[in-house]
Amino acid sequence: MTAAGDTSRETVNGHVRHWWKEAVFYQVWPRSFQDSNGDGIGDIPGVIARLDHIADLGVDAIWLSPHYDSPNVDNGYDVRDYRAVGAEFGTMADFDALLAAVKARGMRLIVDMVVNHSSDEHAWFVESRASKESGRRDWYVWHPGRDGGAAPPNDWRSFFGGSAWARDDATGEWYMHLFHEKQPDLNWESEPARAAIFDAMRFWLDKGVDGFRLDVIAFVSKDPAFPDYPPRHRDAPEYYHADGPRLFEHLCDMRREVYRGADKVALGEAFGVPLPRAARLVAEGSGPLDMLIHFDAVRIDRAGMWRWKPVPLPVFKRVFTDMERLLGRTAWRAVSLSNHDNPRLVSHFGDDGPRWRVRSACLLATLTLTLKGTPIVYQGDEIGMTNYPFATIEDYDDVEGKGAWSDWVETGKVGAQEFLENLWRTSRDHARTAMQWDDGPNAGFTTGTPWFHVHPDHGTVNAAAARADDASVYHAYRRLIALRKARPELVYGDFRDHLPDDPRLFVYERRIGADACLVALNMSGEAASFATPEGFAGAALVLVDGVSPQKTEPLAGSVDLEPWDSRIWRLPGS
Ligand code: TEU
Ligand code: CA
Repeated sequence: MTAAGDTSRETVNGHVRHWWKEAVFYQVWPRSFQDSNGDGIGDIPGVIARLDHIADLGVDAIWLSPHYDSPNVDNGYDVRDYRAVGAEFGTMADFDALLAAVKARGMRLIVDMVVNHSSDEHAWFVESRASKESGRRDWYVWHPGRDGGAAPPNDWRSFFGGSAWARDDATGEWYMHLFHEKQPDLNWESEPARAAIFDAMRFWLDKGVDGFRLDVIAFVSKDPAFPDYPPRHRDAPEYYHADGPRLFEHLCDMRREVYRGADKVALGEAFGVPLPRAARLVAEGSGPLDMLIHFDAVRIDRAGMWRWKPVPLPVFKRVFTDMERLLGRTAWRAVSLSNHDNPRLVSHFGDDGPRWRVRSACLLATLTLTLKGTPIVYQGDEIGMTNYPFATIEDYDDVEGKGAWSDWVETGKVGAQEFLENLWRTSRDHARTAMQWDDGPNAGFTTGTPWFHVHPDHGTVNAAAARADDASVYHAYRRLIALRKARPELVYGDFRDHLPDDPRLFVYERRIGADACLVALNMSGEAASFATPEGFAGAALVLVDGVSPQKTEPLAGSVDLEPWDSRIWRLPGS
């Protein structure tokens, strides 16, 4: 527990100050960021070569998605060796050089820890599956089957399709895998297994990384009775799996054993943790984690894993009011509206057509950087990259989409057309196309054959063009990050929604006492207006669509916003 026992820390607006609360994070998904050796796969030297693109935005920390040795059934989230760099990404010397280069630019680096499960090719699992007598048998979750061993032990389902259990021929027992069958779940009930996991984590902290993003960390505690799903969880099993009996205890163990009091960050991925349950996990001073990546907003338009549903704006906005109410000043949160598991930010919450792409991406930059919580910017969103025009199931790569295809289409539960229309809106693959650096071949990502698609729009949507254009999405991010650093209320200030029921506008304030910013976003393709909220008359306009305004008349009367317009005003304060 980071701040436990440390009463010397300064507070701002009731929040204990920490570097990770004030930081802006940038997520690198290395496979698609930059290839350096022409094999078509992004790698660590490629990340090093592009660090200035990240540093120039003004971000403080990088979250690097898995860079470990892996057979890559889930693009690195199936780790074969926690202490080795994947050969396609480079060497340990490359990693050390990356860490040094990040620090040399005054930034920090956190790595992704995938310790709910490993790869089935991890030496621990190879040993575990060898026989029932193996010394590491109980490092994974083994169970005899039902019906004389022929059927899985219970009805748990894999998020990647089918049962969460696979029968192993060597012993006839079943092992559990909440994700792919090549991703067996580690058994956190085994103390030696936990110790080995903690040891692997310490290896990276000892190298000098500044913390971890903890993959599906809420799933690590399993009910030892292995019951079938309670009926209320059958349609959303993530809420069941994230509610294990020893979750809090295991995470406190991890915090103590791995972090040993260092102010390094524990950013937990909280798939399946509803907001009311999140507070305890991240409570200041007593929670084992520092902040969570919440799914409430980013998955709000899902009806199940792959099905999309439209959501009215007031429902989306309510998430942030709920966060303020439930997490308040005694806990912290991350702002995560896009990552490698979700559609592109501008395609998801904005309008990625030619008319409004730039403006709505600037609005989403404004939202990301002015909501309460630590913002995480996903690679490519800072230049307004868009969803890829996938057409057939073969165009996709992701195990999740393919698993859903076999569960739903191949069984005849849903037609291919209906499935594909929904998958296009929800697929994780949109975020995994190559980063678009320039308008040249393969968008400057590789000189070889890229492992995955390069978006055809890279002639206009690319980093070189964005950096050269002062009105681009990239420069909006840069100015918003600078504004956030200059205004403590944008970090620690209370959040209050002024128009919770408005179907088009999101108008909120961030406030510490008399210091306040008012943010107004028109999240629609139609003009809209609102009346100056009480107390904000005379506030000064600081940014319009991420650009410093030409004229700065004080705020008064009725305010008209064009489609996808975003504005920030500031009260001078006391
Ligand atoms: O994802 C967690 C997760 O459960 C979802 O984001 C994921 O898309 C899921 O299948 C529900 O739709 C993390 C990683 O971010 C993701 O890339 C991995 O595939 C997954 O864990 C397993 O490690
Ligand atoms: Ca490469």
